[in-house]
Amino acid sequence: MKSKLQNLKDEILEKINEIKSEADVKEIELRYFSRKGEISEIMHSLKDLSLELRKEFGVLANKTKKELEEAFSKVKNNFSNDENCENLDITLPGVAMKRGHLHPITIIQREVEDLFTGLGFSIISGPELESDYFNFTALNMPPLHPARDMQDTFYVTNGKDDNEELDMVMRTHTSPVQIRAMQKYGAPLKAIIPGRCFRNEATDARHEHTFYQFEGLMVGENINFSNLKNLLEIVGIKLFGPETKLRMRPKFFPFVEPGNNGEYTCFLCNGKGCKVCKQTGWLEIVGAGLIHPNVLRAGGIDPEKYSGLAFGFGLTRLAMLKYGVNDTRLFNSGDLKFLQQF
Ligand code: FA5
Repeated sequence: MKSKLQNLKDEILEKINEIKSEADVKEIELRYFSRKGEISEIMHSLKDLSLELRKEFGVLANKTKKELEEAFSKVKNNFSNDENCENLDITLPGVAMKRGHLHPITIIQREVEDLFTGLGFSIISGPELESDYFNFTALNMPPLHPARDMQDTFYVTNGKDDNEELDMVMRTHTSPVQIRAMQKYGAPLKAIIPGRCFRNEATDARHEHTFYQFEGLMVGENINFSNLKNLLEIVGIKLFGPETKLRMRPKFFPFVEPGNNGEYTCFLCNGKGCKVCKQTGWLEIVGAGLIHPNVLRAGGIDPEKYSGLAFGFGLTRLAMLKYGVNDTRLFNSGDLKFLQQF
């Protein structure tokens, strides 16, 4: 009995050492470790021994069985960790894939684009690194014009040691694309230009160095101030609801004449006065006016024949108002706690 047990032990250990695949594991399990396997057979045969022998061999048989099971399970586990092994529990709960979503600025930009394409406007774009000429000069702000000071500008150097300035700037507004669009498409023209702008701001809750605007322009025969007012009224109603009213107050922009600031009744308090509108009931949201004849000329359009209107919304500010965001810097922060709310 003792030698039978030892022979079986040697045989099984040898087989365990030779295991190379999951199929080998299964074969050994069936032949030696299953209910009708050779180990069980030996254990059963103990009952045929005398009481004394049973005591002696029983202990030895149990010890051998335990050692063999441990040796086998070690190797078996190695095989179940193998990535080729199909040891897959399909009843475990899955890991849900998180879906991304649009940035709030993109959401509002698309809303605005839908609105204006519905009114027959095209959507165009222009470069973010812009020439000084398009950003300022062509917009009736020649070099040294004091109105340039209204927009703190990132001028771009040529990157060499002499630090000589190229005549390039990170565009401070989307208005330079007015000129590019007029030069490219001529009149009549109806377009909006959403895009990113840059100013050398001391940033605060309402000012960022990088923000979004959208420009609108309409050039044709007999375009007048009523067209501008009507268009801005429609935009206000669409963006802030049917009760929204518009008021226009004079403001100087060198590229429009007359120029004005468009203000809407505060959609939070319906014009009664609240924290957001600083108790005035009005929100200043858009710069606008009739395109200055010099600007039409720079765009290659005859101001004797055509006139035009233009307006510029702060898209980032629109998003702030629409979603009740109290700090504009959150939009560029990449903070998921903020972004996941939209
Ligand atoms: C302009 O940029 C003019 N180009 C707008 C214009 C277009 C007027 C066509 C007339 C005709 P202004 O500097 O006011 O104007 O900027 C327009 C809007 O951009 C502001 O009302 C504000 O909403 C937004 N804006 C300006 N600077 C910042 C900034 N640093 N951070 C966030 N938003 C800003």
